[in-house]
Amino acid sequence: MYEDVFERINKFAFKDELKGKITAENFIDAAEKMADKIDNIIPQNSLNIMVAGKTGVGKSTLLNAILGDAMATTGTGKPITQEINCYNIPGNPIKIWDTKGLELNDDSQKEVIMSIHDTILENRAKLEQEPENLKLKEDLIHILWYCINSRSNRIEETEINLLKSLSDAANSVKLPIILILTQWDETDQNEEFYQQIEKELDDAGCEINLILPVRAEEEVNKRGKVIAERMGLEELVQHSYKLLPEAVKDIFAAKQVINEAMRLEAFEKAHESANKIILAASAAAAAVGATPIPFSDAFILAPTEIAMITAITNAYGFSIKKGVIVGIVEALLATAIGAGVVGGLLKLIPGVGILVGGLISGAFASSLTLSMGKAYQIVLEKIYNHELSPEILEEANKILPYLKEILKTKLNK
Ligand SMILES: Nc1nc2c(ncn2[C@@H]2O[C@H](COP(=O)(O)OP(=O)(O)O)[C@@H](O)[C@H]2O)c(=O)[nH]1
Ligand SMILES: [Mg+2]
Repeated sequence: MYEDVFERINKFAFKDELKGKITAENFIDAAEKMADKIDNIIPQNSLNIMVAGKTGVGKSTLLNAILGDAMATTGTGKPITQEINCYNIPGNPIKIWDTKGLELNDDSQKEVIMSIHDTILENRAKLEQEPENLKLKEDLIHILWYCINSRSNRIEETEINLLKSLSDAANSVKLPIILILTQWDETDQNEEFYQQIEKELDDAGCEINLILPVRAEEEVNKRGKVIAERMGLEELVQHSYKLLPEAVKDIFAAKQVINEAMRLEAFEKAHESANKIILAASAAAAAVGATPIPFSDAFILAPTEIAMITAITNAYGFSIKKGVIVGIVEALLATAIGAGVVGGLLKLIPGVGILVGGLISGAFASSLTLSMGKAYQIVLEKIYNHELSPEILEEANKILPYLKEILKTKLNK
């Protein structure tokens, strides 16, 4: 599968067109254009979770509990409409769509509902007409968590109506919807509450995938003693994982902080995929260099490198801006072309092609790509396992020192 991808990239980047035309000077421009095309071949996936419910029910607390503290507290918000805020943190492909104002009077509530409907339905409708439009895909809601505070102890008719209209919309596009009863206590009163909701939703013909009691924060008594542990989070993670579309399941598995086994399984899969990507890229690079290319033209390896970096990033469930990828590739190729690494690489890797009259061989192109891919993979795995901060994915200058360090040790081995 990755072989196809790189073959396509090799085709569009076609050597003869690029040879002699990409230089260090016009590299950024050319590479941005390539990256655009690569985006169409290797789209960056994002996972969109919509969280709805009245203010104070515990939405932020729940998000923190499931996705780690950074998610709800440091996420930067961008108002989509007056009623919906979308936020994410750099390097994290999960976007949270937070609705507000559900507690307001009837009129404002209608606005919120309209907004949610538009967000859920409009993008999908548009996407059906333009299936290739990646921007639309990026904003496709994948799951809806609707939160009701179980301590409110009664559900108003307006909220049932609201849920009915939401679930109708969700069902029409097969969007999974989980009703979460937050701040749950094991009391008879809550049991009754649960049953009341179940019955009323049923009476209203409201189809919800699941109703789940959750306590996202442990219960502490006045003396600071824990009297009830957190609960329901594991179930929420398991069910959400099951209900999410295949393409974004692994992002969720990688980013949730509740089920470590699930996270590690996602890691293993990502590692395997990255290995395959690196091998395919390296083979593609060998093909690029099959006819030895002049040294100064090493930049024609850029499409392959950009695609490789993009694909590896996706595999681990991170997101990275195009500009950062271009910056990384530019710097690494420039370093490689600069005497140091190239000379070193050729000397140090036995059997790797000979540099005749400043030409780069396929073997060199391939081994350079392999080293770059491996170095990037190592850095990403450190981020994945919390040894490095995901912040270094925000700027090429932040990640480059790590990459260069690893490349140096790899090449000096
Ligand atoms: N005891 C308890 N308090 C909770 C729980 N979840 C949230 N809270 C509290 O409820 C308040 C509102 O929570 P928040 O997450 O900000 O609600 P949001 O407005 O829906 O985002 C905060 O003071 C939380 O500490 C829970 O499971 N148990
Ligand atoms: Mg909140």
